Amino acid sequence: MKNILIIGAQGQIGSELTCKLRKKYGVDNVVSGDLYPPPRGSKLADGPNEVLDITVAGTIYQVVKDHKIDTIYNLAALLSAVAEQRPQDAWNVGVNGMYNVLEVARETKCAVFTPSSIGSFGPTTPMDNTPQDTIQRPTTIYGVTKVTGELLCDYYYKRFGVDTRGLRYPGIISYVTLPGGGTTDYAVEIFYEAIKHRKFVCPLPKGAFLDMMYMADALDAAIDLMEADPAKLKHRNSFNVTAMSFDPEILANEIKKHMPDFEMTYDVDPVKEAIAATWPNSMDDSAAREEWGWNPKFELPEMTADMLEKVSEKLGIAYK
Ligand code: NAD
Ligand code: AKB
Repeated sequence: MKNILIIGAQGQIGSELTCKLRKKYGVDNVVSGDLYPPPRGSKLADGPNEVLDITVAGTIYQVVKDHKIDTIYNLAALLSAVAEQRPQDAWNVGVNGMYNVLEVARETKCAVFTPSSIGSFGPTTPMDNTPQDTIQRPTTIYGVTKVTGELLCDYYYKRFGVDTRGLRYPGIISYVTLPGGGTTDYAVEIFYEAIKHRKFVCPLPKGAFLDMMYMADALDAAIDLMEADPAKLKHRNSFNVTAMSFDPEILANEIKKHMPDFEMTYDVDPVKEAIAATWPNSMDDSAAREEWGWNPKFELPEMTADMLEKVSEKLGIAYK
């Protein structure tokens, strides 16, 4: 039986991963942890939860001991755009927090899942079909924390035998919790604006191709990797995973298939534009497919149809 702690459980991914893991392993076996208690009445409040700060090692250790935790999902981070505004905090959470989790895992023999990102690549990385093993010289603080995290996790596996695993997620698209300040957030915001106002002002320029993935696939990827046969994993902490690649124009045209009067204009945010320009257009995820059977279910048409339906239901606004 697994006893799981999710750090950063109230975020875009954590809020859904916690519920999925509770369904799989039992509500009492999955503890949600974040800086604040979950809002009363929220799904996260239905199970065990702890207020904890990843930058304070002692609090993680205490929660792990109290709940006999054997697996930690470390989702705490400042996403790329926010991290550029608060680089010191981004380092503290992303790197010092990661180090704290690994030290606690070493002492208590926990397994650790940590997402890396397309943000771990940089302007000198090959942009198309970005290889699994390639140049990683990111120019954002977010990317610097992600590469450092990948390396630290590799080190703790090799040096201390900690069962560390991780994925390089692309932009994640979902309808439950809004994204927390990244460069790919536009691919979520566009659905809310389309349904509320039938138009969207896009902060990324035409031609800004980025990898993306629907939340259902992102959750499966994390769980499948953590359940994979360790003997088959050659790239433990840094699997490229992707499900689709598009630029804003392609996404807008897909939405127009369901909502012909939808209109998109551009007001480009120079910070996000500069970040996106250094990230891959599309990644090669063949290592994940070969080593643990990665196989996403949602491509652009399925994701778009489902997002329109779910966001419209959530907002109580019909879109057809
Ligand atoms: P998010 O910003 O939505 O959530 C992060 C959570 O971490 C928040 O609930 C926040 O309160 C919590 N947190 C921040 N500082 C903390 C601290 N000191 N101690 C404890 N908790 C703290 O992020 P997300 O989108 O859910 O991303 C989760 C992970 O996946 C991150 O590592 C992120 O870099 C990675 N990732 C996300 C995406 C994406 O598109 N969402 C893509 C690639 C990688
Ligand atoms: C961001 O845009 O910062 C994240 C990511 C791709 O890591 N969504």
